[in-house]
Amino acid sequence: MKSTSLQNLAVHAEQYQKFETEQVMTWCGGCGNYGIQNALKRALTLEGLGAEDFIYCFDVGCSGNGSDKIHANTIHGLHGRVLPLASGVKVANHKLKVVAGAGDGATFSEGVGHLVHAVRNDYPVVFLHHDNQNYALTTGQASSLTPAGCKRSATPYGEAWGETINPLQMVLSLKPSWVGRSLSADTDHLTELLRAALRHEGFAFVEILQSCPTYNREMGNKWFLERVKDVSTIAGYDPTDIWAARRLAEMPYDEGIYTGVLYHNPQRENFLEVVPQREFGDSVLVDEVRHYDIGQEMAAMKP
Ligand SMILES: Cc1ncc(C[n+]2csc(CCOP(=O)(O)OP(=O)(O)O)c2C)c(N)n1
Ligand code: SF4
Ligand SMILES: [Mg+2]
Repeated sequence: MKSTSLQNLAVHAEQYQKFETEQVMTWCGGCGNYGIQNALKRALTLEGLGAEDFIYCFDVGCSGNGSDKIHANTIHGLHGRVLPLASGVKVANHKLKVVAGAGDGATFSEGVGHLVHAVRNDYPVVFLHHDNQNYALTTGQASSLTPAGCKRSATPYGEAWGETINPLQMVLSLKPSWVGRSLSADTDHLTELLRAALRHEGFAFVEILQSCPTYNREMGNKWFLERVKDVSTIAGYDPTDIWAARRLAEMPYDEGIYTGVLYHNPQRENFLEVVPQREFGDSVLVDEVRHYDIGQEMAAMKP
């Protein structure tokens, strides 16, 4: 993928600055969440999207602690439940771009059923999967994405015996409309990938290999950077060929981690196209929300 032109960002510096907040950062030093949040702000800026153009839904976890680190409309939901939340937001107001973020614990354990249905229904949501291979917020337990044998806080000898889930292979098996992969350590690459995801009209699954220097010491920035190669380096790679993407997904990390847009089905119709919404006018569901003052009723209920 082409690197982001920092010059372009400089032109839009004022727009970028609007996303900044005064909140104190609570992530550990070197945490990949900084790079992810930064890349998203850059991507939104470069795509001309301001705070009024999108809603950002957060799951619970270290990734979720980014919810007040961006000046935008954000919702911080329940653990593992961000995808139904984000899909509901999109159906209620399909004029907005909807972005959602969640960790590997939330996505492939707690909320794995929600992931399955978000992919198969192709809800138009840009989904940032913060894959740090552990339950970081709750002090680093093994997740279903922790590679076999890797040590985590509650399995200090690497004794989490269950088969490790391959996240891309699982998503690709559900016939998604768009799948990309990048890493938190390469903000320029991730920015470009997120720009492409923001332009996609269906469910965009963005696998982000996120460093967690506190609990995942085996796979840090250096480890990932030594292995990644952009998919554009494969001559003739066809991102519409799902089996080509599945072959890359199956490749062990030690043989190379291909990044970029791995799969795209331009024919796929998204949920809103298949199930037409609001055929009778230009309004969206959220336009019908009315505000009522229930002060009197509440006062009457007081003993
Ligand atoms: C329903 C529910 N189950 C469990 C928890 C406890 N909990 C909070 S964060 C977390 C782990 C988060 O791991 P992950 O989703 O990978 O995010 P990370 O912290 O790694 O970014 C757990 C188990 C919770 N808050 N709610
Ligand atoms: S525990 Fe890991 S994921 Fe959480 S803030 Fe620290 S480095 Fe980041
Ligand atoms: Mg995690």
